[in-house]
Amino acid sequence: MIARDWFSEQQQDLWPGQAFSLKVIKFVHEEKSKYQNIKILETETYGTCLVLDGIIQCTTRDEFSYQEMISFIPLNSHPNPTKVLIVGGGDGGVAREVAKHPLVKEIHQVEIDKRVVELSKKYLPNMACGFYDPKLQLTIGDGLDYMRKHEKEFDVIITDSSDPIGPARSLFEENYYKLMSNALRPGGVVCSQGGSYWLEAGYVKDTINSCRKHFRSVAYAHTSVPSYPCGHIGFIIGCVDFTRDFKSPITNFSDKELDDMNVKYYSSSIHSAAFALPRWVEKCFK
Ligand code: SPM
Repeated sequence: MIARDWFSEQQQDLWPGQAFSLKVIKFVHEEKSKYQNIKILETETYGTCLVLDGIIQCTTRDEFSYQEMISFIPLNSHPNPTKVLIVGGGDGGVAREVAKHPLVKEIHQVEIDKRVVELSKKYLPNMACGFYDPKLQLTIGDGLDYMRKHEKEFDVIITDSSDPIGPARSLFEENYYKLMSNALRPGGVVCSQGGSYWLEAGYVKDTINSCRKHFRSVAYAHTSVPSYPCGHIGFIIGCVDFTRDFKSPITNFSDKELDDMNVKYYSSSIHSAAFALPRWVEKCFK
């Protein structure tokens, strides 16, 4: 039984038989936007927490692990990632990380729910600072519609979505990978929130297979995020038309460069390590 000052994730279909919980100091805000239920919680040990439709999206304690990895793995897997598209990412944390990369000149972001952006600006300023970067142009709208109108434009597309229920479901389907392949310039790279093999190995494999239908090189990388179920989440990364060994970053930052960019989790060695998979997962994803 969960006491009233604890928040507990509820989605039984995605992680049956388990529910991650955080002790709450203050229920800061709750509303129903056009797309989803949005909660902001102040927690005892994970800082401020954004919850969409009952699922934790980020906490100020551990968000950098996710935001840095989903950004720097694809950016450093492309020789010259000048023009980047972010789909989703309404808290601004991915924009914050992408803006740090010295080769990135233009960032376009499309997020469906303007209330997530507005509330993040108010309650999650250390992530939402990404929205104020001069390289960024934000569009409030549907990622698939946006992609249909932008062919052969981007070097890197990052999809920072919630889970495949509610407004993000279509971002895990084959048609979305097809649209992304059309929106990329030659040599373009995608990286999408891909779920955890601990929770949903079969679903992850289906998404990898959808990516394989439209991309020449495909791989799965993973990171640890304590506030996500099983403390684990992965990314599906693909290069549209070249064979690419994603394990070896093309751009390698020195420790000084990483410190200067305030990068806390990502490094060249953790980039390579993120692609090492347990034997049972290697077999499952083949
Ligand atoms: N910018 C941070 C947004 C986070 N987007 C991903 C959230 C996923 C939450 N659920 C994880 C469960 C694993 N399938």
